[in-house]
Parts: sequence; structure tokens; C-alpha cells
Amino acid sequence: MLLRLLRSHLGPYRGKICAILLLQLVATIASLYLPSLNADIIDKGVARGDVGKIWSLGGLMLLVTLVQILCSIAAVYYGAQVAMGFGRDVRQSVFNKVGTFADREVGRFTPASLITRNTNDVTQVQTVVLMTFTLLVMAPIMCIGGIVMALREDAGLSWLLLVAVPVLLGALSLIVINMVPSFRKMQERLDNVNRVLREQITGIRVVRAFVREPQETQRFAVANDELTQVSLRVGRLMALMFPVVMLILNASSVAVLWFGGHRVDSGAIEVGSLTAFLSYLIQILMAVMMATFMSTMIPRAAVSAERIQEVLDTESSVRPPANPQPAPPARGVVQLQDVEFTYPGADDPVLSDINLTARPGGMTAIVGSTGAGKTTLLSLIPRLFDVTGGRVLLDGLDIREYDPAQLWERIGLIPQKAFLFTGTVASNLRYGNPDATDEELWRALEIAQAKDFVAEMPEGLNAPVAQGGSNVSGGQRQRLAIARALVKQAPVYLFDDSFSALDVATDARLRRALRPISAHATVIVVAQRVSTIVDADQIIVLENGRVVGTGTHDELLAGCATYVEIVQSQLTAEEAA
Ligand code: M5T
Ligand code: MG
Repeated sequence: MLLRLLRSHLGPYRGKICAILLLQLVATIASLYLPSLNADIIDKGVARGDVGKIWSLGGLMLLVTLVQILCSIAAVYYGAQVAMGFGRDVRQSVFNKVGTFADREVGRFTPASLITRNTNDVTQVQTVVLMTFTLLVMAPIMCIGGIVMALREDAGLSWLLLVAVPVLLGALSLIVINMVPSFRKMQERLDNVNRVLREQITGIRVVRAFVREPQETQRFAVANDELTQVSLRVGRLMALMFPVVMLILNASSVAVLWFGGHRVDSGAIEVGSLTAFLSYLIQILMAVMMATFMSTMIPRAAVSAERIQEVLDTESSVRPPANPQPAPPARGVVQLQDVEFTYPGADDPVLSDINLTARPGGMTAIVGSTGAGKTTLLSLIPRLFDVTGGRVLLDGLDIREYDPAQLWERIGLIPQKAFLFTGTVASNLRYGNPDATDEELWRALEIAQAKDFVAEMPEGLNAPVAQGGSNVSGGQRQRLAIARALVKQAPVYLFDDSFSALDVATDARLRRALRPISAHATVIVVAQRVSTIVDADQIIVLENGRVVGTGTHDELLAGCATYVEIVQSQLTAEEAA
């Protein structure tokens, strides 16, 4: 998975990666050359009192060091560029992918997990890419080069390498193997903390209103503790790592000095060679340590890469057609034929045998008790979900054959739960039609009965709107959402219970203002209040996901028991009041 993600997203950086490898190679060779130069200074310069030699070799060492430094700097510079660019590209891919998801896929991953995947998980992989190009690529060169150079200095001490390297490798592997299972848990628990936090922040008012703060604090504490525990476990193992490395490193140094000292005594090697051998041993062990340390990050990144790839591999359940049909001329005729719909994971259909036609020039109303399937029915028209049976036609063409952009252009949806974006009133209204003039915005606000309160705000159209529209009242938010859809000037408008937060008088004024619009557009209105829909041209009564009556108010009063029941329940309530 990690490899797949890397392969698919590192392609554009091929040139830079080659440059990094070359630079790291030069830098590593330079740093491998230094101890042997140092040995020469000691053996040929210091030991024989040759100051000229010391100067010339010292100068060469300086030069080699300079080359090493410059190459390292350049390698790290390009490494950082590649890693950060890679991170940006992956985040963009994930974002674009999530943008194509239907409700079904977002629900499957949950928003909290999608956020973690696109932030923390990407960072994990990005860090590994960075470490690979700045540290890891030089480890094998350093290790092999170090062994070769050490053997050149003194083959007699080589058995020390045979002991030290496997001991270090074994000790570190033991620690790493213990660490890996904790990493997956860590990402999952991070998801969990995000989920709890998100839910609580979004629902903070409900939490306060129901005095659930202690319980919610407790819930967060549990999630937080779980994350802490697994992080602590990883942290403890990490903390163990450096002392172990230092122990082995220093013990090997002592061994080199001890056994090497005897060899110097017996004249088998010179002092300079011994110091060089020691330096090489330390370089080799450092390389081994780096490689092992990186191998702790790779499993974690692999877990993250898998989580990212899972998002990238998910195809939206509402797939745009491979060959979209040319859209027929826009009129706004909506037809549902034998429509059946089942929510993912549910056994029974929420809607079945739905047949209806809504034409421009009239208002179609949908009534039914709560949970009857009204919102579900409306969300099938803009393809928020695909039908599981039958078909939905817009202007005679199955909506699954439309280019999605063309389909959505023809539909103005006012969702049951109005949602506004951070910005201003104007930026929200222009959401579906960026070129709308101020006059058009005011006209839409006037129809939506929102002109008065927007005009009263000191900044007017430029009044700020907070995230989700939380700084306006529920009814105001609903009316702004209506105005936003009207600015779009679509041939089909879907109002999902958009009048419920309005008082009866405003409701009536709004419906009157909508009449000129419904004269040339198709308007489908879901409503709870019978008074909202009495004068609709066609009323569809839904009960348990089935159409139990179609007709005008008077026709239904005469022939539909469910409708009569709804009307009576509301009349008595209103009369009583
Ligand atoms: C109709 C079920 C829900 C209800 C039925 C959104 C949603 C709904 N349902 C699911 O199983 N999963 C879901 O994600 O579908 O729901 P609706 O269409 O939202 O009903 P409504 O709009 O008529 O109700 P209301 O309250 O808005 O008037 O049984 O369990
Ligand atoms: Mg609803």
C-alpha cells in the first residue's frame, strides 16, 4: 500500500529524486573518506613529525568536509521539497476524491475519519518520505562503505564488526517488533478522539441544555486516555531505544580500543588506523541505528498509507455516466417511475412504487407524517442517492444519463437542514450563480421574505455569516437558503420543509411571492402544515414510503383517508388555539 501510494504520487518528482540520490552518494563517500585521511595525518604526519604533510592533508580534509556539507544541504533541501510536495499532492487527491463521494461513502468513513486521514495520516507518510531522502538512503551506502573501509584499515579487527552489528540489529528489531501493533491502534484512537471532539463541539448547545457536561467530559477523557496509553507504550519503547544504542556503541568502542591497543602494541597496526577503524565502526553502527529507527516509522506510515489508499480507491456510489447523453432542452418536467429506494444496510425499502410527475407552471406538494420518506424522495431527484429500483427522469432523460454538472444546474434544492457557509450574505447567495448582480440578490431576498432583516443589518448584503450560519436565527437561515436557490434561477425547485421555521403569516407571504416563479418553473414542496399546501396544483400523500393519494386539496378531502386524518389533526389543533 505504501509503495503504491508512493509510486502514484512521487512520479512528478523523479528528476529531483535522482539528484537527491546522487548528492547523498557524494556526501556519504566524502564522510567515509574523512577517517582514512585522519589516519594518514596521524600515521604519516604526527608520528613522523612531518608538519607539511599535516597541512596538506588537513587542507584536503577541509575540502572534503566542505563538499560533504554542501551536498548534504542540497540533498536535504530537495528532500524537503519532494516530501512537502508529495504531502500536498496526496491531500489534494484525497480532497478531490471526497468531493465526488455521495452521502453513502461519507457515512461509511465518517467525516472525523476522513479529516484524520487527510491530515495526520498524510503527515505520517510525508515524514517517512522526508526521512527517507534525508537519512535513510545513505544508510546502506554508509554501512557497506564503512565495512569496506574498516577492513582496509585493519582486517584483524573485523570480527568485532561481526559481533557488534548483529547485536545492535537484534536488539533494535526486538524493540521495533513490539512497537508495530501499537501504531494501528494509535491511528484508530486518534480517529476516535477526533470524532468525540467534533460531535461535542457541534452539539455544544445541546450538551449545555441537557447539563451533560460532566458525562461528555468523561466521554472525552476516556477517548483521550486510550490514545495516551497507546502513545505512552510507543514512547516507552522509543525511550528504551537510545540507551540500548548507546550501550552497544560504547561497549564496541571499548572493545575496539582494548583489542586494537594490543595490536598497536604488537606492531600489527598503526595508531592512525586504529582511530580510523573506530570511526568506521561508529559510522556503521549509526547507519544500522538509522535504518532500524526508520523501520519503526515505516509500519506506521504503511498503516496510514493503507487508510489513505482506502479513500482513494473508493468509488462514489453515485457515479457519473461514462458517456453522458446530451441534455434535452430545459423545461423542468420531473418524473418518478416505479421508484424504489432502500438505504444502504437496511432490509426494507424506505420508498416503493412511487409514480409521480411534476410539471412547470404549478406547485406539487408532498405531505406525510414524519419519517414517511419525504426527504428521501426529494434527495433522489438531484442524485444525492441513486434509486434502487425504477427511474427518475428530468425532461424525459434518466438523471443517471446526465452530466452531473448539467443535472445540478437545473435543480435548486433547499435542504431541510439549511446550511450556510462562512462568508457574507452575498457570498452565500451567489453560491450557485457567481455572476448575479446585487439587484438580483435583493429580488431573491424579497421573494424569500428575507429582505427586511438583511436590510436591517448594518452591512446589508455584506453582513458576515458565521460557520454553518450559526449567527442568524433558524427561520432567517431557512429564508437565506431559499434566496440562495432562487438566485440560481433553476427550472426545478425542491423545497424540503423549508417553511416549517416560518410563522403562518410569513409562510403565506412567501408562497404568494413564489407564485410568479412557479408560473414557469417546477416547484416541489415538502410541507408539514396543510395550510402551506392547500392551494397546490397537485398534492401527493405519502405514508410509509408509498403514495396513498394524489390530487388537489378538495379531491383528497373527498377520497383519501390519510389526508383527511392529517387535515383533521391540524385543524383541531389550530381551532383549539
Ligand atoms: C424516511 C429512514 C428513516 C425514516 C425513513 C435520512 C435517513 C432516513 N432513514 C434511514 O434509514 N437512513 C437515513 O440516512 O428513512 O426518512 P426521511 O425521508 O428523512 O423522512 P421525512 O423527510 O418524511 O421525515 P421528516 O421528519 O423530515 O418529516 O424511517 O428512519
Ligand atoms: Mg424530512
